[in-house]
Amino acid sequence: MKNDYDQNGYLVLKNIFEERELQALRQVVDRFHQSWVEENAEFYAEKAINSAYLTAKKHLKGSDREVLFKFIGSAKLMDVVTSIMGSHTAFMNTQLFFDPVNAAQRSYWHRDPQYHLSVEEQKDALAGPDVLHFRVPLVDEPGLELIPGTHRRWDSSEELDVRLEQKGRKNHEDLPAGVRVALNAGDLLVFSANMIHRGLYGMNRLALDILFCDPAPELAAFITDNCLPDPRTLEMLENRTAFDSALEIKRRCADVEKLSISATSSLNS
Ligand SMILES: O=C(O)CCC(=O)C(=O)O
Repeated sequence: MKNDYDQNGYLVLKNIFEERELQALRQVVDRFHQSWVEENAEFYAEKAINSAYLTAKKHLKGSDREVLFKFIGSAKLMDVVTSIMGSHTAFMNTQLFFDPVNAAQRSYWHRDPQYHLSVEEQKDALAGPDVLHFRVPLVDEPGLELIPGTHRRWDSSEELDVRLEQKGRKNHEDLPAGVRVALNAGDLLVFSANMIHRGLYGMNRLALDILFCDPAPELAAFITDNCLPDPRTLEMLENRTAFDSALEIKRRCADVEKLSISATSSLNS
């Protein structure tokens, strides 16, 4: 598994989840989605293709959040996570991907960090800490189109022009190295957030993406406290290590912040 991921930046495990496991997940995700759509009706109708923070308290009650935490902290999922990313991997967050209301909306090539990093920083990020999506399609879906190897290599000039819409190119244009990966309910797609990719819309898709990251302090801002389980829930999990790592990163960052605040106030006094 790890070799496949290292080489291509993605891998697919076919049919690893049973219908029984998916059914429980689907019920909870449907409840989240309904509530999220109600609250974000305008954004949903205009252009949304995903929501996030499913494990927060905002849209789900405690027992539903527990279902999500148990799935994320299941031995089955965590065995895959640790065999690819190592045992110190941290849970980062969750996202839910669905079809745009406007069927003519085109999907777009991107690297996830391009929305908060400069082009030079995006280059550096190829050698930096990893963030991986673990996509759990809840129904069969067209899947994703990915450019193998771009989790480690920079864009060709055509890829860069298309992805960043330079020189008259558009980010929905086809790219020659794209590989389409169709997914069925029960499959697991693992891919690097850093690689060049785009979603493929259609089939009334509904996919839960669980994001895991290397335990690096610079990623702490993407881990939200209210999306983490409480101590009682942690005790129920088959494998809690990704949540423990996330809590540890947040704790370390809070300590550093406290230290710098007290250093600043003693300098000012
Ligand atoms: O499925 C999609 O629409 C896009 C997926 C994606 O870009 C992502 O998960 O970062």
